[in-house]
Amino acid sequence: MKGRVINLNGGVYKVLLEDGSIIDVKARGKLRAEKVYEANTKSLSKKKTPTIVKSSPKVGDIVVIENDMIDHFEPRKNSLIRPDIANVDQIILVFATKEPDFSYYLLDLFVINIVKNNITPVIVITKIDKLTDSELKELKGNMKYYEELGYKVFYVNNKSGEGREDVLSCLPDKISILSGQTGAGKSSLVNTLIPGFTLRTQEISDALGRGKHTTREISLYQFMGGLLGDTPGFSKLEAALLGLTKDDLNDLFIEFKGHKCRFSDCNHLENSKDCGVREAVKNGEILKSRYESYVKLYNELKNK
Ligand SMILES: Nc1nc2c(ncn2[C@@H]2O[C@H](COP(=O)(O)OP(=O)(O)O)[C@@H](O)[C@H]2O)c(=O)[nH]1
Ligand SMILES: [Mg+2]
Ligand SMILES: [Zn+2]
Repeated sequence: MKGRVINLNGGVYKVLLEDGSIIDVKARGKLRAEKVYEANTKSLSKKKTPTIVKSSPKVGDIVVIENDMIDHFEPRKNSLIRPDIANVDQIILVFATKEPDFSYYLLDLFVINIVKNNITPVIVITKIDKLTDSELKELKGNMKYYEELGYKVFYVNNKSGEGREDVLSCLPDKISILSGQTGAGKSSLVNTLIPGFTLRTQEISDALGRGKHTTREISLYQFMGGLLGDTPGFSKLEAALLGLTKDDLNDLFIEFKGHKCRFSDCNHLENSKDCGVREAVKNGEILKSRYESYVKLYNELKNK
């Protein structure tokens, strides 16, 4: 029997089987103990140090079940650490306009982390009702830059449902995972997309005597022929923790390759000579905040 892990909680895996039924199973002991080299992350750094990961299956994995236990899982198409998930088609980055404050730096950090894993990000800006018309216009102006990089950007008001159809348009038949800071509006967005959803999860929480429902673990929900995943989110994200190195940055800021520098190993910092990237920042071809994110990350990573 084969299926996909849609939830993992206290060693119990919820597996969606090919026939559409869902079962609870555990993994065989050897799966939890072993450590393996993961080969599928695109190594962008010059040093090819494979990441060592626990070989236990995680949410998103295709697992093979024998004698009511997970025997093994199939090779992964991709694998992320934050959120800890395998085989995703797209990560939907949920960013609020306010509460928590919108941060271009955090957005860039999330985006390059996803790009590093060969996944295309979708950006959803929530809480658009908290901005004035002119503030929203300015934000949209800046976000055009990300659209030109090839990333979809949508705007949502979870209170009114505005923008729902736009987000729905990218979901059919895909495995989509919501990611972003705590409080950004991920769970609210699930409820916007799947009306009545919170009600259902709250009913389950009530039945289990858990009080107000909070997202504690990753869960995938069947929706529009694909799967939609809510994640707990996190308040802080360290670049080094994501396995980024300063040598990765030049490739991950994908627009940099369109600009020629005098030296091939140019780091594009303040003192670099004939730097095409800095030139492009000056003439507005590269978004200033993107460049600032690059510099901040470079300086953070250079001592690692
Ligand atoms: N005004 C407004 N509030 C929102 C919106 N989306 C979410 N919120 C509120 O923001 C808070 C955090 O939302 P939640 O979905 O729990 O965030 P999560 O931690 O990312 O899952 C809640 O109080 C929501 O009611 C929105 O579009 N507009
Ligand atoms: Mg949540
Ligand atoms: Zn340069």
